[in-house]
Amino acid sequence: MSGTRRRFFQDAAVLGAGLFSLSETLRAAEPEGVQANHAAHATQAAPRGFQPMVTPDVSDLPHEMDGGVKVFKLAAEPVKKKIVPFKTIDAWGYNGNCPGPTIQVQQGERVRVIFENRLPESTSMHWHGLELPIEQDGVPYISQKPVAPGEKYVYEFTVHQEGTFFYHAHSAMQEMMGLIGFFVAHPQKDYKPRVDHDYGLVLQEWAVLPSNTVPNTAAMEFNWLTFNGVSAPMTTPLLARLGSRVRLRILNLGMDHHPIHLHGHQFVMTGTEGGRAPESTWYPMNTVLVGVAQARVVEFEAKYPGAWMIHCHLPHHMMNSMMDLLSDRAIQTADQTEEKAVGQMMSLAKRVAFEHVHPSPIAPNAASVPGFPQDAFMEMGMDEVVEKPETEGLPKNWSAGMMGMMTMMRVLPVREYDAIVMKKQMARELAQDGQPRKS
Ligand SMILES: [Cu+2]
Repeated sequence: MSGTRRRFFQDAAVLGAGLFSLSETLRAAEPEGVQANHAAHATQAAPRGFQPMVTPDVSDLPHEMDGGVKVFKLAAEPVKKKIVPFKTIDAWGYNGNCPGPTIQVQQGERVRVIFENRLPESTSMHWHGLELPIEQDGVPYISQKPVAPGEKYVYEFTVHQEGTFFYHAHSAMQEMMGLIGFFVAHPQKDYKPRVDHDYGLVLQEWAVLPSNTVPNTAAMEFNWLTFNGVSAPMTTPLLARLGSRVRLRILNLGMDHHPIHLHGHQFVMTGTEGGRAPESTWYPMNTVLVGVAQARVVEFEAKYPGAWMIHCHLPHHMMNSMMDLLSDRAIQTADQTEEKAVGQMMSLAKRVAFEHVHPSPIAPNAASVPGFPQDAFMEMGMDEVVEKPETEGLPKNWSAGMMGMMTMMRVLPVREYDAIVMKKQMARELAQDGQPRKS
């Protein structure tokens, strides 16, 4: 972050309390999801009739109206994707990002997607879970001719369902290159009970061999795990006002099932990739298994203030790969002395240009204990590199324990919540006009 931007945020922090009434005004003027959302929503009025889902780190796909038809433009293309500050991969995605932008419609709407193939090979668009005419199903040779490189193809259908769906290429390797995105159909009548926050997470896994940037789509084991295209600590924390009700929609299109766990709160599963589930089926849980090609929707009351982890509980999905940072050197897990192991980490830290956080303490006799080290020496805090309004006020070195398929739900008292929302708003305006607007 530049000095100017840093000063801006510092000033904003001082002003935060005084501008409380401004944020109240903002909240009154916009539906909840919009004010908590990213730049895409600032340039486009919220669609009438529903409260949009927020996909952290992923923008919404804008649309135009053609009569009664909601028209979207979507292009499949190669994407350079930074998944953590020290790792950029060559994925494939849509409209410059991976996963692709979130499409949001309302049950009953007529939708047209003008699709363009900017990939070097043929592809097609499948609308996963939607009940539509066979010629819209996007399966090469069965329901349509493959869309050749450089060609366009127009899909058009009416969405009569409600629920959490997704779009993806209907080719196995292309799916594993990242060609996926949310397609959310909001109900005509609000779900009950109403939620204050609605968030979406796309789960993806990548096999990127050392010194490579292109995912190995033939691999059966994965070393990078992402929420919405980024690994922790680059995942943007989800914000919830203390006492609010939160919906979390999670979808998975990889090779593994992911048990997604929320700390400190119980939730109920209110829906699947097939739509809303009847309330009689809800029961308390805090870990939901999101199988391949499934969506799981959970809801909970954000009762307890704090920064609560949301993460896949598979142990190997709770860490980032450092293999490629080691380049041609083997990982030396047998390094048992702090001097040696830290020395290796320091050399990594220099390569990736951020301040290394010294690891947690170890026992004086650690090296004599069978099995040591396990998690010792693995921490790589990088608070400053991943700093954004949503990380404001987190404890120092918070990022050291954040790895892999992991993010957090920050349940904040109203004043802190509003101060961060206002900073996000100002950051958006700064990005758009170069200066925050005066109210
Ligand atoms: Cu997992």
